[in-house]
Amino acid sequence: MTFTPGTFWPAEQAAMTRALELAVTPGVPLGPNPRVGCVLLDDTGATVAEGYHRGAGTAHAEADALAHAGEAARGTTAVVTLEPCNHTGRTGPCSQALVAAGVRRVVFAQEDPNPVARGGADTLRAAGIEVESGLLAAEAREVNRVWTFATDHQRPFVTWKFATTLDGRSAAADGTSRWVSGTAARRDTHRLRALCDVMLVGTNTVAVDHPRLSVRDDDDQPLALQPLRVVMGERDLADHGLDLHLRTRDPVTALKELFARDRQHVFLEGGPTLAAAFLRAGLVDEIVTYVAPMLLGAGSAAVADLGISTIAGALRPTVTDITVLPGIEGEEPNIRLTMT
Ligand code: AOF
Ligand code: ZN
Repeated sequence: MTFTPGTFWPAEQAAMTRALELAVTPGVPLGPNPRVGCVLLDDTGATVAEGYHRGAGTAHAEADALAHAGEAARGTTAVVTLEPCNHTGRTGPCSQALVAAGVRRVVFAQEDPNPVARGGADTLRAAGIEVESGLLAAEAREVNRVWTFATDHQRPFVTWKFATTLDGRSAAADGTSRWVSGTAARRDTHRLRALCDVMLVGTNTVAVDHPRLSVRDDDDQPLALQPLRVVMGERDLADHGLDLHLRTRDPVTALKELFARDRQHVFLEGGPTLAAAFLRAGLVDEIVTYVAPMLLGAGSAAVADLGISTIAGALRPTVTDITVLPGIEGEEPNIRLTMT
């Protein structure tokens, strides 16, 4: 049978769906590397071997599948969720491993945005291997949404989270801000924090609230793998109790420093000054807001002056989700708005 370039066999489409499932196998630790799956098919479309990546420093998905297949890899089609890498990093280049194993054809979903690793498709083609790309590419990018963003932009993705009363206050006039949102919202926040690798606050928040920023599960137990707890700002802090103090007020500098430390997702929980600095710099990528049915009439807003004086100048994020969080133990419900 002759093959038309740019098209995919039905068995390859099914294998890519399976490879995406493999990519998100539970139990892989959160880390700097993308989640990747790979399926090797013989020329009847039957699966010869499967593989997936288990976190930074372990075999890439392609290498894992090749190891399972052994000699049977010869003549197969490798279906991979990400373009095979072309570099020697923590492990060797998958492009060359695929060539050495005698793979005949490679179908991948997402092109590798990583400037250090990309180029695998060219290496494979130069070795005479048939290469097709783009199959379920949007789905593959979604699996590694944050990694793709951070790699494309060479900086971490920023989620800004705040709680607010009906009248837009995040703290009362005396500065108290605990329990604006209810138990359900606080639990939800811990779940979201656990998906990030940095929690970031400003020096003001540390001086006033002394937050622990520990991430707890639904039973109020601390998680084994905690995000890096970071405070930023030029003010000196004795004994802040967090993991890192970035001595800068500039969001660009802070994000650069965090990216250099292999961090990809910042959960911004700072006060109004820090939030305003990130918004002014255009460095908020996602907003999560909990609205509580409460009125204060005084107190500080979630964000400081943005330099906007007329309604036409308002920032208008796009709402991607609205969820009602039912009240727990007699509390009133809260609303969670997610925006980009
Ligand atoms: C993975 N797993 O299955 C594939 C990856 O940290 P390194 O040196 O192992 O290389 C990571 C880069 O390799 C990653 O950013 C991506 O560009 C490429 N492909 N990475 O962790 C995999 N296929
Ligand atoms: Zn690789």
